[in-house]
Amino acid sequence: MNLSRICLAILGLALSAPLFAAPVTPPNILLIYADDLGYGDVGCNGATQVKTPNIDRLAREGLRFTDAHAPSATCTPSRYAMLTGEYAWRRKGTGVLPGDARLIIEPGRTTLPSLLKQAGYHTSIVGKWHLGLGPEGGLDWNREIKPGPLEIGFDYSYLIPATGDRVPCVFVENHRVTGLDPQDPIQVSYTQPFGNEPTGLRNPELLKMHPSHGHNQTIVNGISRIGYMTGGKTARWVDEDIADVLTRKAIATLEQRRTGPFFLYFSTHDIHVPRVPHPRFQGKTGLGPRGDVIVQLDWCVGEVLAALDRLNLATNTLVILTSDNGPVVDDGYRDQAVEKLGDHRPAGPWRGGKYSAFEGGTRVPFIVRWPGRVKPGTSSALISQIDFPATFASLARRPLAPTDMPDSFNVLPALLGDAATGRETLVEHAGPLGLRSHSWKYVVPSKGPKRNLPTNTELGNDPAGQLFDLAKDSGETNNVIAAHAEVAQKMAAQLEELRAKGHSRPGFQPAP
Ligand code: NG6
Ligand code: CA
Repeated sequence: MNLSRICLAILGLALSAPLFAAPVTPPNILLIYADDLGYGDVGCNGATQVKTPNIDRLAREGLRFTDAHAPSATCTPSRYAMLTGEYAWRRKGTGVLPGDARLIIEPGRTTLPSLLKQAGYHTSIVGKWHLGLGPEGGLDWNREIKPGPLEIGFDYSYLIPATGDRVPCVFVENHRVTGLDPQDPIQVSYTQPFGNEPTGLRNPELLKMHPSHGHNQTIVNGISRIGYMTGGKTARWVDEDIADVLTRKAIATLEQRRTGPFFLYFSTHDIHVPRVPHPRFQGKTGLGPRGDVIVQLDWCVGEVLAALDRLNLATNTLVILTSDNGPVVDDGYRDQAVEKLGDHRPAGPWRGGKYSAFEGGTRVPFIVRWPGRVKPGTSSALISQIDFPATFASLARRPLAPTDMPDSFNVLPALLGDAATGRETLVEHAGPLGLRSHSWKYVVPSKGPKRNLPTNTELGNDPAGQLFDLAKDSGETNNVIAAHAEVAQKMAAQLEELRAKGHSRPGFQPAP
């Protein structure tokens, strides 16, 4: 063959290659991680009472998953698992943390950001953290705040330390509280109130939003919180501005990263309590503040997508939008979420919600967009956010060390829409553990209450254990454990083996 023929052959091959082919450089990764956003809270998953045009646009331009999961039905364990690739239920101390907890991910350990950093990514987090900060034995919030995200693999951090409803109500940028006046030092306690600092319990007359359960300690910005703080008056956030502040920071981070791949973990405060939208979003839905903060979240998504377009980053950025756990209606403040719910179904077709072992606890909105590579559509592949470390490692072409990420699976073909299936099994975690395998779901016997009374959530406890065939009964209404005892026994044994072994990733080897 002469040279021109070879050239023609190569050209022919290139032309016949599919449009959605693997590009040569790994993409940027923008992970938009909403808080408590339910499967049914977004238009693309069926919501009609609240409009989410930007999230719907992402879904139109990307791949929408119908069986994607947060690792747990609450925040801290989900985020722990997502960043470490280890199921949180394997570790003590990974439940919902108070705002003065120490950092629960050991510095030096391979994490999602550290492995991307080693692969040449610039890594940043903007938003909710909730994995603890500082060493064992207490933190002085007026000094250097470490260890934290920068010690476990992030190059930049701008944090809500715990949650919007937990003190301290300040932002932490890298190692410092922002806007802090040294003459007015911050003190934080989860056991003792401070002097005359008003609390929701003693001074309800000062509140603009009242608690429905808990949340009656220090008052910040007219809202009482979990925990006590004093001082730091100039550093305290204004709830109405949190979405604006975080979105601005996220966009500034994008603007600074015009060269080299980046990983931005944009971890929104919305739609967690307290739900206090900026005035421009107040009353935008008939659902009260819970609906209005969904609209606010959608605005944040629109702003970062617009920034990607403006900066010419959209084509080479893999965007993922998902949530840390399922939805809850009354999560501790009297914000009319229950009264105004109407026929809006926050969990969509799934049973239960936040805190629940039913699918609503962990089956969350999940959209992947990577223009030119991920073909728009829907996928019913079973995947979990715990798979991000192994999957992104594969995307960045950096093999995992055998001793890292004990429970993270490489589901890249499913994530990119090249494969219709993802995992074969997945452990779901609320109170009791559940195991998914093909269309079966097994929930271990557990004696807890059927419902969490304050939040009115079905927790999914049943002393006899439960077995559902999701292919026939996606709403988990028909417990078939008696009729299929042998399936339940097999799955119970499988779950027990997985637990006892300490890891589940194929190829994982415990460190000697
Ligand atoms: C609960 C809080 C709830 C919320 C949750 C954590 C009370 C009564 N309830 O303990 O309001 O903060 O913890 O939510 O205090 S999460 O999304 O961060 O997991
Ligand atoms: Ca949450």
